Amino acid sequence: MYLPYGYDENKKYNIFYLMHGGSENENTLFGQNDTMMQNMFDHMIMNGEMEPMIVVTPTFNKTEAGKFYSEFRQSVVPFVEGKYSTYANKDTSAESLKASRMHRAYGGFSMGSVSTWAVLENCLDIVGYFMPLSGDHWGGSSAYDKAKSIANAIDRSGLQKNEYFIFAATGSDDIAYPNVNPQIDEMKKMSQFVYTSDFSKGNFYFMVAQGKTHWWGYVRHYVYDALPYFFHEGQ
Ligand code: FER
Repeated sequence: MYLPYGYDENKKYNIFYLMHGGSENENTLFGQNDTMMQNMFDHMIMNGEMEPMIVVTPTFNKTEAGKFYSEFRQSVVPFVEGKYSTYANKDTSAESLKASRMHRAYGGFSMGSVSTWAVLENCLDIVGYFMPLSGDHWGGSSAYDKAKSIANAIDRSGLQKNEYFIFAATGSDDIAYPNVNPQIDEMKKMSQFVYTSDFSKGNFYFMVAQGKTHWWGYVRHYVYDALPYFFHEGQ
């Protein structure tokens, strides 16, 4: 996990859970030459591009990417946020996590993106911002079904359109592009998703980086581009 420079127990921090891809692990994000995300976060905070925030890199390797949402809710969030100072105030009850959901984000790359769509479908009550990167939703066979399962979860949640935000991204030459793009096209047709890069006007964006392939060296740039848009809406 990443604690921002000068982390202060007496302050509250936004928190971003960022999941690795297949054949990777919880050390991938902070320990490889093509990641070293902690340096990027340090610079983003130093440059005022985002508020200091806590970043957690969990792993789905003890379960499956598409099922991690259960462990996320039951174990990971209570463990981390019972210990560190987030907007949950170290109270990890359902009510507290619900009340602080606009200060909690979840994203991931490739199979981590698969885990992200599943967290979106199953943990909308405790997460407000989502960053699926280079991976589609394994929650249906057709692009329509994938989009519809997410739309249905949003309907069940009873949330308003300014209470959940999705910033998806991939490269035009990414192997996941042919899977992600049709799902995004279907989502664009559904009323639950209001397409814009300005989250004060909508809740859903898809960034395509020209020529980029399925690699953290590119994907870390998507995180750099997306993260400053998070945590500005809501309470
Ligand atoms: C995708 C989602 C996940 C995808 C690939 C993956 C090619 C991951 C594959 C792996 O880790 O083996 O949409 O598109």
